[in-house]
Amino acid sequence: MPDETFCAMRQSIIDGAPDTASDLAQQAVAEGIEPLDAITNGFVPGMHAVGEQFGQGKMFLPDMMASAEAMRAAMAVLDPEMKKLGTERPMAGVVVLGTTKGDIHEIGKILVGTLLSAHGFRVHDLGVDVAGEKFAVKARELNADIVGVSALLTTTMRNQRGVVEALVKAGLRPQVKVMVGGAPVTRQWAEEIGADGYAKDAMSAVALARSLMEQKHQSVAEPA
Ligand code: B1M
Repeated sequence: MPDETFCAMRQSIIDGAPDTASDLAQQAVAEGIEPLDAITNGFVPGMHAVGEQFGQGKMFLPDMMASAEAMRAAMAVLDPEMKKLGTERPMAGVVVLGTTKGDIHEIGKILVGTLLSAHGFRVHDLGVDVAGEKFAVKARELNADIVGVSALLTTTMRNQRGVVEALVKAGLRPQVKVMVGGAPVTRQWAEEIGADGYAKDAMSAVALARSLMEQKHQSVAEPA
């Protein structure tokens, strides 16, 4: 894809222009561009630029909200294209996904869910601002293999620990793997809260989910 198109995608997010973002996404689909390529190299860099400008006080909350709207408009076109791939694959595992309590950031979590779906995982997305107990209830109901918890704020990442604790309390921890992610989250944090893994981006989340499924299958084949 030409660099100008990536630049235009990035700018549509910075401008908070949903119609332009949607048109560019449709253009990418029509031209046979990989949807993931358009997201990671076109639209997401726009979100990062917005985050930087907001952090420096050069952009304000309404601007950031408009940018998020534009990102959602692009994803509304590209998500179904990516998910189509998943229907052609064998079921890889059941994932319950959500953004942790107190946190309403959803774009990265949606991207993680889309890529997991595209790789054959059956994903149940609980949405945003989700309490630990809710993750546990849904994991039990769906007999989930993995619970995935996103957090974008340094103040809400501590609630990821609450999800691990809720699963322990529900007696589900032996059979449910926990993966965590989000901009402030690190591998060290994942270890500290007793999660099974951390992924820095959506593609790594797919690799991690696959490896957690392998661990699950091994522990069933070789009981301790
Ligand atoms: Co907010 N926000 N925001 N925001 N926002 C950040 C996170 C911030 C870094 C901006 C900044 O100051 N530079 C800052 C956090 C600072 C901190 O905690 N240290 C911040 C702040 C302060 C706030 C508010 C407090 C602002 C206010 O009200 N004064 C407020 C909080 C609201 C709340 O949650 N309670 C707020 C609100 C919002 C909006 C509603 C306006 C909007 C969200 C809209 C929405 O999601 N529907 C928003 C946005 C858009 C952002 C930034 C600009 C972009 C986030 C994003 O979508 N990135 C963000 C700045 C930034 O991150 N650079 C910022 C694109 C997305 C693809 O990346 O989400 O990182 P990301 O996801 C990646 C990886 O992290 C990873 O994979 C994804 C794909 O590669 N990943 C996982 C994510 N989850 C994963 C889960 C996994 C594995 C990997 O396993 C389960």
